Amino acid sequence: MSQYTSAVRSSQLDALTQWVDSVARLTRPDRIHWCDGSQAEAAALRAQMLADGTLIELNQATHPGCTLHRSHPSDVARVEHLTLVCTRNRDDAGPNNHWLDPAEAHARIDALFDGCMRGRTLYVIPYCMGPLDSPLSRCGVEITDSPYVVANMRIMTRMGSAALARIEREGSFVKGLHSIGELDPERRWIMHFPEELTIKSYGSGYGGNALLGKKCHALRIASWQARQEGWLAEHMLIVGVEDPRGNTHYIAAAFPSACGKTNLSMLIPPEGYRRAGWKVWTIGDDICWMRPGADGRLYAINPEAGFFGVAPGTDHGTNPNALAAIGHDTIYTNVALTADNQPWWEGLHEGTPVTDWRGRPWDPANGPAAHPNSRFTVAARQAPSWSPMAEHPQGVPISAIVFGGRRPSLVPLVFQARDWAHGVLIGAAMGSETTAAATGAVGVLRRDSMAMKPFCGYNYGDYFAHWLSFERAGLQLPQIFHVNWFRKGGDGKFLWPGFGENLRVLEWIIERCAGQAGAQETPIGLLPRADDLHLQGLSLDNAALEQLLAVDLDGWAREVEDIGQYLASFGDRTPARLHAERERIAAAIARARATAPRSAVAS
Ligand code: GTP
Ligand code: SPV
Ligand code: MN
Repeated sequence: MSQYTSAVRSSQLDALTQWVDSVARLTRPDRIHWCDGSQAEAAALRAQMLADGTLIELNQATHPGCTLHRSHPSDVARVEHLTLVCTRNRDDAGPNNHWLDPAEAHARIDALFDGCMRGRTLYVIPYCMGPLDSPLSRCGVEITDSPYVVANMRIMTRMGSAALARIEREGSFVKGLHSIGELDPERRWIMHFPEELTIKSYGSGYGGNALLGKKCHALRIASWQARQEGWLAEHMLIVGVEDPRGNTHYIAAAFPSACGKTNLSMLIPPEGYRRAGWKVWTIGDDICWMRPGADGRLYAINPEAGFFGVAPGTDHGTNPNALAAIGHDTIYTNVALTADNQPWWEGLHEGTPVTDWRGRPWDPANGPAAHPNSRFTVAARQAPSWSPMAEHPQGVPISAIVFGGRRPSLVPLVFQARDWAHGVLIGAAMGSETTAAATGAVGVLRRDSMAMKPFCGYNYGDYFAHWLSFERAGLQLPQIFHVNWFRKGGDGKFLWPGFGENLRVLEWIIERCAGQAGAQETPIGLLPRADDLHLQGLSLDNAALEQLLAVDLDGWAREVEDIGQYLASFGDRTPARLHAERERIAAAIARARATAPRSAVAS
């Protein structure tokens, strides 16, 4: 090794050591532990957490290596109102983010960090987001006083000595400082300083608030870096669909929190498809980093190494791959327990809960037995569908980008954008009902552009412009689609069976990318007619299918009006191109309404 390299190395480690020292001076821990990511370290932490009650051992005969953690009851989801993006210029954070001036923000949160680790251990977690040898990966270091966070980060990221070695080599890393504080919602902030590549999180031990590699780094900070460097950091699953000829097509899909990413990323093909030879490979279930490759296609990696998945609704019928993965060596958070200490949640069609997520005797009067946002943390490689390509340093080429949300009415099962700019409008205009993944009301329809409303680290207007900037010579961009698995009928039930049957829609998408399947032009985009989809073996009545594939022009006229107001809310940061695209759709709808015999284009 040359002297120059070793000088760089030690100065880089100096920067890290100095930061750790300065944090220790502020937070006053009793001990400092540098995590190496080893088995022995994990075992020791686990023993310590079992002893102090942070973790509860589950039935080791049925669930070897599995434990349960119960959060503080006021700390069970992301807190969007306490999540800030602190840029020098307020407009750079945009109206899509809560904002504070960086100096003021540091002062407020440092006052909370002052002395907060007395009596505790400060853990230093070097981690790598993405395969250790991938040029698309990025590193960070999280400092935390929560051993539960260490255990989760060990599953969710490549954590320990190998990551530290990459940090030494590379120079830069994202700094994340976390303390559970007093777990007091009145003393809780999740702050981002993208200009300083810094995160400070205080007062929560839960998921995206505390595992700083995930939403804080891999989306809010990374989206900021991606814009500067010409790539995309997105709230998307990545799935490989292998057709009977053995060709695998990679699809990236952005659905808001608790809207079906994990499920789609590991779906099991319907019986007929399985027999014909279709296979589904999981690359990622939550986050996707994409950049143009030498051939002009977009290549994607999953920066994570595990799944932090929603438990309720996970079952043999809906997601057998997830259920197989979480049978061993899994940390469960806020699920219920059966009499013999097996994990239980609503939608798991076996066992009976006796203890609820708070540890109380199960009483239906107290609401669901498992918290609606209860989760499992599991290594991705434990999923039977885990793709060997997930470790590939160059990533996988993306054929299609899919947007989707929970839309009980109006939005059809699937439609395709005419071109990239139209696709960007479709993504920007996305709406979805809120879910239990964040605190606040559930089931409220809101705009959630590209499923990034809680995660875009800068002004949405600039973000839309960044997306549009990919439309340029030399790039072979994916086709863009929109799906809606959550359309409801008059009886309030879902019209589409969803889950494994979603492969029928993915098949149409793949065929469209190859220029094969048919479609009809409508003012909102290209829709399949009923016979463009393969529906053999599916019991779906014609009336439901007709609703799923219809375009309600009156409803869309109102929707497009509302989208116009939404785009205008980002002021002059919204690209003119996006307004023009919306006006084109509005005009097409108006023309169709003027000529249509009824106000609907049915299939
Ligand atoms: P985050 O981890 O919060 O980002 O969520 P996610 O997008 O990965 O959602 P996930 O796949 O965990 O699904 C959330 C909930 O939606 C679960 O209760 C699923 O059972 C349910 N769900 C997923 N896919 C479908 C579907 O195709 N149809 C219906 N009706 N429900 C679905
Ligand atoms: C989400 O809310 O989108 C999640 C869970 O994936 S969390 O890690 O809490 O963000
Ligand atoms: Mn998510």
